[in-house]
Amino acid sequence: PKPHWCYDSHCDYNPAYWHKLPESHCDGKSQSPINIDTHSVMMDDTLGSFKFTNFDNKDAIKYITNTGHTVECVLKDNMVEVSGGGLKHVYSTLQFHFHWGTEAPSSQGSEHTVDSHRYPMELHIVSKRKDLSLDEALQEPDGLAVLGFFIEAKSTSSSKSEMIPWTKLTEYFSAIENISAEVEVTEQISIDDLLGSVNRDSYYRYSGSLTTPSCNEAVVWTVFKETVKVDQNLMEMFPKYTAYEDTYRPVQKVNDRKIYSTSA
Ligand code: SG4
Ligand code: ZN
Repeated sequence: PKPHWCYDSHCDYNPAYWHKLPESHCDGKSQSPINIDTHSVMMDDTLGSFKFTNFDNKDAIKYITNTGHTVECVLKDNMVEVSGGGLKHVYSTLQFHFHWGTEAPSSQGSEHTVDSHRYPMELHIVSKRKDLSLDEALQEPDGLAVLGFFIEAKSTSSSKSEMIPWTKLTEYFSAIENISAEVEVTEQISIDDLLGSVNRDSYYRYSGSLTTPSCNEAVVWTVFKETVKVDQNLMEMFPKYTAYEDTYRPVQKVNDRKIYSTSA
């Protein structure tokens, strides 16, 4: 059986011991997440706009699952794509998932931090190089592209149309209270709807890893500067219906890596 890993002290393999897991890269020199020190980032004019293919498709989510570590929304094969944005390849989007604290939205649960500020939640949209299998991609430094968006609670009450996609998504959570449960998605929900009006041209870029075991150093990271705003009642659904623990890895050493930023 595979050894269990977790985020806090309730299991043998918490983040301080992830490097002892089989096939682990978790003690590498290019690990994620990191703290982004905004005063030491390097402006890079070549970091332009992304091309998001089928982010507006309302039938792209195949099912939602409780992995025991996160809520993951798995997309239909070869439908959604990401390119541009300084990426050197076309990437096929596989899934998106979330990281949160024990009491989102009031607690802090993002993986990346900015000038040591930790946001309530973080959304990760995971894409794989189209020309490689997942196994191959995990062996390449740019095999995966993950888009990270911080999520914050809306301060004012949300307009109905902005709430609807997140309401639809979180309504599925009651069907996945058990670990490894899956629920097919029939509601119309697009990634564009979930992201709303967030600015996608303003972001940080660095080379890193998966933030969970086996921590493969295969990820081109994009962390967007502007936060996605979600109604706080809906953010509360995340810790309620899945693991009652923080679901973020502590920040890792930057070492000799450079963190780039769009000029905007
Ligand atoms: C989550 O645990 C996902 O469920 C994993 O997806 C994902 O691993 C892992 O996070 C790491 O991704 O963006 N946080 S992260 O670095 O995408 C992969 C699956 O296991 C390989 C399918
Ligand atoms: Zn993640």
